[in-house]
Amino acid sequence: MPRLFSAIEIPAEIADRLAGLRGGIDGARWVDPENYHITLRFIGDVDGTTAERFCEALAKVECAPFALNLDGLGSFGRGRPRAVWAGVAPSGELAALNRNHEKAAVLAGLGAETRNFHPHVTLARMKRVRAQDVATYLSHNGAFLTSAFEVTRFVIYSSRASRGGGPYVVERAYPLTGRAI
Ligand code: 3AM
Repeated sequence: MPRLFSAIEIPAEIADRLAGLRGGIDGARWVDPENYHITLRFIGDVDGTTAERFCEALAKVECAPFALNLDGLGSFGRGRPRAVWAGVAPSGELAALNRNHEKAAVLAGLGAETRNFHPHVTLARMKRVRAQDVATYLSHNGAFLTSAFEVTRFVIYSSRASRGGGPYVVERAYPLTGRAI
């Protein structure tokens, strides 16, 4: 079974702006713009029954379209940076959607996520880069802000287990047609 996660896609015009942030950290692997996304719930390598249960539970999630915008850049892994990302401006709808995906994952039989939800678009992954290079990059580019974009669906992506960072394939798409959450 492929590695699965649920996510929100990034519209092309926003991806173009993010692509302008590529480069500038020695040794970083920059995510291809067509693979930008906001992860809602990481599922991992699961069996077919679990995957199907997750899909069925997601089909019951009710949510109306809502607006998001990206605001600021940051990194994960303080002394040893492992990712640079664009942050998502706080959104009650996004937080509620994440909670619903979490419920769907637990209904499907997966263990509860213990980490806080920190919505982001990963721009680059890295293993052995200098923390100072990342700090310099963030100080030059950190004031990043996009206009709002409409979220009209969420998807389940599959990825090759090997490296992370794509390519990702949309396995299922769920248009947002329900009531506001
Ligand atoms: O691209 P982002 O940062 O949104 O970091 C992985 C990536 O997130 C994350 O799932 C997304 C698709 O690969 N991921 C990978 N392994 C994970 C794990 N064990 C994980 N998230 C939580 N737990």
